[in-house]
Amino acid sequence: MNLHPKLRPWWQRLLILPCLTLLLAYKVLHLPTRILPRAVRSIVTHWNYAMFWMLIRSGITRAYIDQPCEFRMPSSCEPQVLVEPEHQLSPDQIRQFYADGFLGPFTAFPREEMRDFRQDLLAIENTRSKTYGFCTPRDRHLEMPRLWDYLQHPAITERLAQLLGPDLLCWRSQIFYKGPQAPAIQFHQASTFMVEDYLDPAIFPPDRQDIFQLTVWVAVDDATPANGCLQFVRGTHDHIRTIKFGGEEGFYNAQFSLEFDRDSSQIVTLPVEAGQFVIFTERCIHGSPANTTDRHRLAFNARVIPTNVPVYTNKEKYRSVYNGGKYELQNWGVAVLRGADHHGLSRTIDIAAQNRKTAPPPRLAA
Ligand SMILES: O=C(O)CCC(=O)C(=O)O
Repeated sequence: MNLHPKLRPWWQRLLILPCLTLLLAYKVLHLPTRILPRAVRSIVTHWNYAMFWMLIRSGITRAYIDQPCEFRMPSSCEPQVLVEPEHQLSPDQIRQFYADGFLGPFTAFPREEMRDFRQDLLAIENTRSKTYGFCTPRDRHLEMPRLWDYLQHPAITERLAQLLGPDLLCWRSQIFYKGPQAPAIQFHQASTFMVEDYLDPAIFPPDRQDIFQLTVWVAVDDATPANGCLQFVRGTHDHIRTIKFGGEEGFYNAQFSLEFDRDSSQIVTLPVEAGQFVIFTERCIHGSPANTTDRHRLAFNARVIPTNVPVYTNKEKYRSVYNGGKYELQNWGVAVLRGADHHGLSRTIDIAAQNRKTAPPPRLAA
């Protein structure tokens, strides 16, 4: 069963409606889920009442974009760890992050370094990922030591730690090859990444009201309004919005538009120079306009969580409707980005050890 948000013909919606009502009743009555087929079990387990109700009362034309949650403002704006002064966030910056949902840009790398790295990224754009066996910009940090080194830069990790705590994992990365004349990435938001197949979340935070994940987004090229820099809608991490199926807008393979107040005074267009980065919560509505230039706009990101957040939970495959299908997880793992993982809740990869194994043998001096 594929219930992923898309506008279906009326007769299909008419058929799905009683099924959904039945599943809702099943959930309300706490009937055993073990006997259900996998997809149905996922729905009964992971959708909350609000998700069911939104679909049912809209006649399957609207849904929450992800598992609903409301942001609870932390009681303190003090950093969660002490770091070297050069990477310190002031309480005002932390307060600003909690109010806006994003922070930056900050500088991590020299522009020349990024100009050189650009060549490496372009060289792998159309190559198969060693992790997944098909061409994808996702999780290349698991096979690209240079990318992993950049993500571990203290300018990044020390700032993330002040917002998330000392022990951090990277569970996903993505390279954004925004090609010449590439279309916009429409405004979107995510919470536990259930948005990807609408059956299973990717991450399982103990409390969805916390900031349980941050994205760090690093510009390899200058990102400008002309080539599609990031845009944020200030303060919209307060809650998860609904989407309307169908319509003109598209998000990778899906067609929907996010329902939010498009009050332009809250939309922040954020140019970022090559080598700079931005930190944001994926719950803050964000996107990027079209690239109107004839040159790629390259960037990479990482999704970072504290070690008490499990990822994928022993799954062998993970489905993402947007990015074209199934990701086999045998070669995937979370990687410790900072501190130590005392929880051990997810499959883990020691990237440094893996890179040592696959590095070419040192050349002997003649
Ligand atoms: O790079 C972009 O244009 C979009 C980035 C994005 O949506 C993300 O990092 O979550």
